[in-house]
Amino acid sequence: MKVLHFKLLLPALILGLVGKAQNPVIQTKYTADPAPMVYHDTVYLYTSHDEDDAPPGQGKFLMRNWLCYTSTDMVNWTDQGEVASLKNFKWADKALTGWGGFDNGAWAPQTVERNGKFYMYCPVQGRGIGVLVSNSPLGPFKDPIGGPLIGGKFDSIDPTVLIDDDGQAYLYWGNPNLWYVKLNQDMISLAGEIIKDSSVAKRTGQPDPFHYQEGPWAYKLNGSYYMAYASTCCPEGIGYAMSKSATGPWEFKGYIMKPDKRSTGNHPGIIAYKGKSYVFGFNYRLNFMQTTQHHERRSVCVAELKYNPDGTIIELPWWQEEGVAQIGTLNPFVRNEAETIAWEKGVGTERDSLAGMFVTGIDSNDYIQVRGVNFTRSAKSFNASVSSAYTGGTIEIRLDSLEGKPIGTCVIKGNGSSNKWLTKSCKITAAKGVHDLYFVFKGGGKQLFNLNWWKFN
Ligand code: FUB
Repeated sequence: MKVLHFKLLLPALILGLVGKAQNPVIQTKYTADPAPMVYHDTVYLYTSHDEDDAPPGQGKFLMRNWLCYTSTDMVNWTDQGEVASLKNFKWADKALTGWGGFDNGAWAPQTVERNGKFYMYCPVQGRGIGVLVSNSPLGPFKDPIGGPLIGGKFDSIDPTVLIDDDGQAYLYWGNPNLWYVKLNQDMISLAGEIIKDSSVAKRTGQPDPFHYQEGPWAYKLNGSYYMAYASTCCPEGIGYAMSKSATGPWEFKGYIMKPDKRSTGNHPGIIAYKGKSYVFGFNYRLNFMQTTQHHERRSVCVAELKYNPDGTIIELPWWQEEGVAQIGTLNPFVRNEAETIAWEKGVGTERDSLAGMFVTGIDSNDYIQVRGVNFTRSAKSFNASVSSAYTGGTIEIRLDSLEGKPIGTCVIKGNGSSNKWLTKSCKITAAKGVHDLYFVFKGGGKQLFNLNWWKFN
């Protein structure tokens, strides 16, 4: 579905953002609860998904499925679409009462890899935590146990998994308490009792230095165990505790990020990737670019994380619009999916059986920015897979800014069908070196055409 927020911005504001802004990292959909996973040379960013039509009001979530985005440079993210949904969990009682009912269910997930299989732990809010398994990080995911791994009565949201060096896996979760249990090697059954953590978990009537709320994220680095989580309420910041063991006791170490009234919630996801560390979370920037009313329509952000020599974490400011630096460059001489995007205005993404994921909802003056594209030799032509049920239009290909050097204009004719994909080839004035690439779409109205992939020759 297409998020229309940027069409409401002042042109000057749009121009001010171009080239700098990378937060939120995804703009085509409202995403929350980031759960990044590094597998081989790629970051798989699993997210929950706030629907465009979530009504105004705090806590009024509309969440039906889980999405995944991938990147090899931390700046250009490829939309892989839905990887699982509430429909995967046949056991989840559809009759849940409360706001949103069944449609307020697909909360914060985490996926981990073990022995070449991918285990996606998904809370179905109010009903428990389920687990899905796949042979690929992008699915298809199947429910191997046909029931909840953790029943609904243990504050059962926000699962996170740590596999220790001795192979023992631990599942943690919970709001308002932190719970944990050992998992068997199969990752889909429990190896012991469910325990309420006594250090981080709320201690009624006692001082609460942890301010633990929800959204735990457990990991191990250089022999220390870390438990990051959404802390204080509300708004929520990101706090963290450390321990010498996977089962605690946890010692509160401070904030990774202090709370900020611009966002009622937060939710950490932390990785090490290509020699750097990153923390993901979310804000409400996309929502508030569209309206002054609070809707549960969140947007995933990222910042670089740095550690002190003693393993403690250097506190970060609130989510900066600049995001993080690109690692490496993107090769324009191979097929690139059109849904690989650093920043965009106005477009959406969809999936069909012929093209897989593609960019759609392209109106006149919408654009896509792809960062750090490395023309190692002089490009002569531009090829793109397109379809157009209506008028068609043009793609202006520009370097480095929306008004940057035009290197070509590709005319896309309407071919009467959005399912008929054609490869269009256009001449390019020689382009060389590393540039940010802009595809600026022009034409006489809305829904000009769809774009599946592109490649320079
Ligand atoms: O996204 C729904 C819920 O809000 C998550 O499960 C919590 O962590 C909070 O982000």
